[in-house]
Amino acid sequence: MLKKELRIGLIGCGFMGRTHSNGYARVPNFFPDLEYKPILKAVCSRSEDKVKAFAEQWGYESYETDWRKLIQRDDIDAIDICTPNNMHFEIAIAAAKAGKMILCEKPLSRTLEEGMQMVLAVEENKVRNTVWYNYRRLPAVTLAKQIVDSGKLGKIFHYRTNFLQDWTINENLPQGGRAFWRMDAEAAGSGVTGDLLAHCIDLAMWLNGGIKDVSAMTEIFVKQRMHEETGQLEDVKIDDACLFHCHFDNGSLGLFESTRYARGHKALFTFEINGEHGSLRWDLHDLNRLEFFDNADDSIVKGWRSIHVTDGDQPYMNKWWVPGLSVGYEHSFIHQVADFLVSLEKNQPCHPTFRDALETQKVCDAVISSAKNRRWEETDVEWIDK
Ligand code: SOE
Repeated sequence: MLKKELRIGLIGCGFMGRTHSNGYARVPNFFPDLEYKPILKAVCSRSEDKVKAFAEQWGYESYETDWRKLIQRDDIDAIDICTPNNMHFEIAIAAAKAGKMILCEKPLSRTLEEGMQMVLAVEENKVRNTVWYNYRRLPAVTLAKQIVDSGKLGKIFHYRTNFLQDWTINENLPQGGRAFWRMDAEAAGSGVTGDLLAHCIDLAMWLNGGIKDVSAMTEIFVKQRMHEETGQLEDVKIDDACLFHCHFDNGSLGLFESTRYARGHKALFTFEINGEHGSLRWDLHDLNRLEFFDNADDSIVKGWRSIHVTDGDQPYMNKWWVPGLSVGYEHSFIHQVADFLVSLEKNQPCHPTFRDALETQKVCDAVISSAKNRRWEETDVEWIDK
């Protein structure tokens, strides 16, 4: 079948640049029936040496060192934003004005205000858009969504989730610069709230509906760090840890925890949902498994079952190997590319869209402000993402 082309212009060649590039490259092999095929047209980064090497390694046809030039090119259909968060806004606004589709790395923006303008820009210019909240596309997580939507859990009472890391405990780490921009408030917007809790919030609302209000606390454990760009010891302004609890629109209660100071945890991302008839839990460290407790089981076999989500009947798995053989972290990105291409074919939105991701941004904003003001905050979330 002669494929239609989706010509990608990717900006930023760090960790996320690699995950997305791998996604585009693998889709034609494993999703051969799609009408569209991604073409790695151009990659862009300020350092010529770096971007040239990246283009060669990942098979991009060309490269640019100025993102504005990339956006103006006629041979690019979609701009993929993999830069630090402080560049999302400017690039997305320019790309939308140039009529390009946009795939933006999470979080959508540094602030709610930036996010709102980005949503207006893509909607006014009618450009297709999506945000890479990739964990939705892990088969076990997608299966959790199917089970919740089937009503098997009944009325939901509790949702608890955490995302724990330990890479910033060393007080001699700098803030800012290429490697440590996530620790610089100017570049990142916030600390663990936008970087880690945003994933938890996106999944929580996708699985369990809108979050109504929040009560949060944040902490900065190392108060000053050397800034990579100024060479000065500067106050740390990002949140090193953030905990919050909340009410969901469906009446259930939520508990969220995130930190980069949990010694021993590299990327412990978990969620658990407790409903009237059953419960579900999942853990990124064992990402092919979904645990399910079904209260309708016969009492003599009743207990938590551990579902190894690798069967062809289960989400995405008919595209991969044979039952029993697992997939990994990178597959979440491959699946997101495939779903984006399906959305083109069907002329439907690819969730989470910018507008959906703005709802996550509203919760992040309310969390930061609740911690600062030491009070409950309404989120004003209007959750509709399917
Ligand atoms: C931070 O260490 C990080 O890389 C996040 O930025 C990603 O979004 C998360 O998926 C893994 O951890």
